Amino acid sequence: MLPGATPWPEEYAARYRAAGHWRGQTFGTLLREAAAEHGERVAVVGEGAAGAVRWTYAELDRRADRLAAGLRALGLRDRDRVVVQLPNVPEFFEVCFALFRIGAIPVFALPAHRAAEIGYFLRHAEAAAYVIPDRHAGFDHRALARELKDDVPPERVLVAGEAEEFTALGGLPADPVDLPDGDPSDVALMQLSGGTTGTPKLIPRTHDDYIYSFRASAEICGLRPGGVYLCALPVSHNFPMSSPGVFGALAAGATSVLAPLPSPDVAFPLIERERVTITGLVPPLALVWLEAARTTRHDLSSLEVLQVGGAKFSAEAAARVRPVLGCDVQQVFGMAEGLVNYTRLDDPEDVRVGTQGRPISEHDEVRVVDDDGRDVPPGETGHLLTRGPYTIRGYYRADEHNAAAFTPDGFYRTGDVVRRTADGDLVVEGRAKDQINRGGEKIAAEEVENHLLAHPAVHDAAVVAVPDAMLGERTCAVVIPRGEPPRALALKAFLRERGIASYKIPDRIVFTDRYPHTGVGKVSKRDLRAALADRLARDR
Ligand code: J2J
Repeated sequence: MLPGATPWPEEYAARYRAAGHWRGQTFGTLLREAAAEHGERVAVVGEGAAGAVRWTYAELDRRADRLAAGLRALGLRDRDRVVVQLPNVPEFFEVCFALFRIGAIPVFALPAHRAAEIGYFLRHAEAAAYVIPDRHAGFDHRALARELKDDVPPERVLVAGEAEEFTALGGLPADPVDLPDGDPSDVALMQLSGGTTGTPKLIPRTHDDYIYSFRASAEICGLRPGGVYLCALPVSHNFPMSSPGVFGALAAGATSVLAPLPSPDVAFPLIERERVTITGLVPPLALVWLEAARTTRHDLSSLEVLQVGGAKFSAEAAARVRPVLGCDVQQVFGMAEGLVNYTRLDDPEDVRVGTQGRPISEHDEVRVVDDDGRDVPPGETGHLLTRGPYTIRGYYRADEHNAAAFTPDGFYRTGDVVRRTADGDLVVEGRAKDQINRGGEKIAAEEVENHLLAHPAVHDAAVVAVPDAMLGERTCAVVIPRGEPPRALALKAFLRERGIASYKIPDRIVFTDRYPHTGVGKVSKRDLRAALADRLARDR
């Protein structure tokens, strides 16, 4: 196992292998076998740096081999970490599988991340390279790479598109080389944690565990050859990547269609043109789609399943999916650390609409416990703990944090507050972690607070969620100024200059002279949220 990652204890690994969940297959082999079986089927549809792309499985397999040779020639090796920050472009697949083939480990950043986050990933993972688009959504990623030149040299910045002084993905030597297959029980990739602390955590996922999670997900979702998955969310999120997502589609011999944007004006024409059968959205987008579908002139009749997850989808909205879109709704309650719950397509209506489903695997162990760690009976609310064949046993290089985030016997403390029904379905009731879920984007309060504290006019800062009709939650920073309060706009500009993703910039900043405290002298975020709700209601 890669140093810094935590293996499963051998007895569990043996159990998952015996059950046939861990198949001893690497990503490299997965694509090879898919190409052998589905060679002429279309694997990927999207807009690449050089125009529209429709790659068959055989073509993707060949491209991965060529790029793998190029990456080797550049000096990349087995177990090198590589920060991959690509939007929904076909090159994403080429890059991932080329890295898998040489045994290098992609660390998936979001297109929205900026210098503070990317710099941290590059340093924490001691990355050997950084992969970017030239421009995306009006932003020049090469300028960002230039800012990070102390963390990654220009020749190790790989660009999909116009490379300028960096290395063009398309310009690497392409004579295929013989590459040994890697170890399926080792780390294949790293996902990002939504996080609750000052620094984001990296989630090492192995070939065995990740492949199991998306194969089993594809089965649960009825994805098969001929099926078409629309990747509307940013592909590097765990949900569209693996639940079942683009990797699940690949394992099933289906087609992945990459939407550059998730809005109906972009996604609906793609659904019509490509006869999309399944897609996954976060709740705010699902609401926008439901609205737009009422008046659209596009034919959405190919859609069989609309998955909604990442944040709680209300029962009322879920009940509108079939009448409006004419397809099944599937709720997905997952996490990049592992555990994914789905409502099943043949569940009764009240389960599909009113719960967040149940785990993928009979080997997923789920506990719902009270504040003292004692199991509570079905129907009662408690903290969700989980352990299983695709839930990590530790974050990457984070011993201290791991001691708190996992129980001594290896259960991951999800920070979610749930209730389990008598039938074993989970209902998400809330959250005990210090995180804001802004329409599916997770924001660690402490991370934003630390950035605010760096401002000379900020004495103290507390970031909390405030309810929002559209996004579910928005962020509000409550700041105790040092002296004259700075302008909220100036503080936002300050955060932007520090290089954090714009979704983390507080939607509101308000000032106060003190915080409510808990009995033990910590800031009581619960009281703060309540006080804010009153204050914001009065402001209206
Ligand atoms: C309420 N809260 C939810 C839901 C996630 C599939 C789907 C989602 C994610 C994801 C994922 C929720 N209702 N339906 O990785 O593979 C909140 C919980 C959870 C956290 C994880 C996947 N679905 N959540 O959202 O790592 O608080 O993964 O612990 O981004 O999102 O966030 P993330």
